[in-house]
Amino acid sequence: MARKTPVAGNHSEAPSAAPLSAEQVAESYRLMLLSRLLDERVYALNRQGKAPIVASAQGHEACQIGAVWALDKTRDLFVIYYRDIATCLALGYSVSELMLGYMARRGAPFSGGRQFPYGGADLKRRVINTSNVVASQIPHAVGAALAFKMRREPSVAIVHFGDGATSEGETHESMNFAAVHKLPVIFFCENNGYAISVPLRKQLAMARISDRAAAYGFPGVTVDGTDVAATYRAVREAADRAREGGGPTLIEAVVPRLMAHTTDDDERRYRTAEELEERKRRDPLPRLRQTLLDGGLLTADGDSAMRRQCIAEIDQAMAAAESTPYPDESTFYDHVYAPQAKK
Ligand SMILES: Cc1ncc(C[n+]2csc(CCOP(=O)(O)OP(=O)(O)O)c2C)c(N)n1
Repeated sequence: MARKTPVAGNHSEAPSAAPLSAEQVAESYRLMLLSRLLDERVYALNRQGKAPIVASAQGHEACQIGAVWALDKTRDLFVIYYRDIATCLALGYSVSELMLGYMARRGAPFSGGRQFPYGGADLKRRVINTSNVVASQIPHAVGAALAFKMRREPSVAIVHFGDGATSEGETHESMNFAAVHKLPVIFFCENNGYAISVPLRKQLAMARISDRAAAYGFPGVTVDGTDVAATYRAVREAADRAREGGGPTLIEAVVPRLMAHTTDDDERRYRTAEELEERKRRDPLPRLRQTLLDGGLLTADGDSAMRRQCIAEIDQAMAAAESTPYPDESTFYDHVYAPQAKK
């Protein structure tokens, strides 16, 4: 691992094509841990009736962080989906901001507390996810990429989605259109093997989701989505090509889904006990912790201190969200309909 100044989470300068530095790898562990602990806390809040619904990112964290770090927050567009918790942390959202979304409070970054957590748009920070309708975000990203190309802006749109989304018609129309017009867009599939209860083998007849790209005429790659650096490299390469006019890439990041689809789902009805046990071996968090411990980049005491710090941050965010009011009724139609002219 090359050692250099950490730039994690701060890509106002062009990101380096070099592999991640040791410091970045250590920072990715902190973000993964924070995402995991936040995820666990909001699951508990859901069971207490305080967070209406939670879609967990457990297992997806590494690929989400690697993808963000390969792009430029100041000029690229991040079209996320409901499972992108670590993506948002890597983009610089604070736990306090995200907690407002979980508890549907005023001031939540994407919808002001009126939508599913992570649903809505934060145009100032170039992050959008206008709907939870599966795959509906994909044509939005392609439209933005078309605008970048027409305006000759050196920006790239990345769009995140799950494996199930690749069966939707909108996905195919979007990929084909993006290919024909060589648009600067990265299709980023977080393949966790399930669309709620539907396993991958019932979504597609070929081995890999990335194989779909060949049908449109652009590159498709499969990466180990539990590896931050592998994902970073794949996204960085796709972004470089897109900025040079080389068009889209489909990246399939293979990850385990370590929790049920959402807090509303009971996965024991469709996954065997052996499978639920086996997936723990693919958890990116303990693996990265061990790598850092072995490499002398983390100590057991340092790990405990980091964990305490993350929990304190989450405690504080929770208390702040609980004392924040719900959105005002008068804002019910904000961002839904154009403002009415006064008669
Ligand atoms: C068009 C549409 N059909 C069905 C649903 C209900 N639904 C919500 S999430 C989901 C599964 C999506 O699975 P996948 O794309 O693999 O993403 P994952 O949630 O596994 O990350 C479904 C069917 C929906 N929101 N939109």
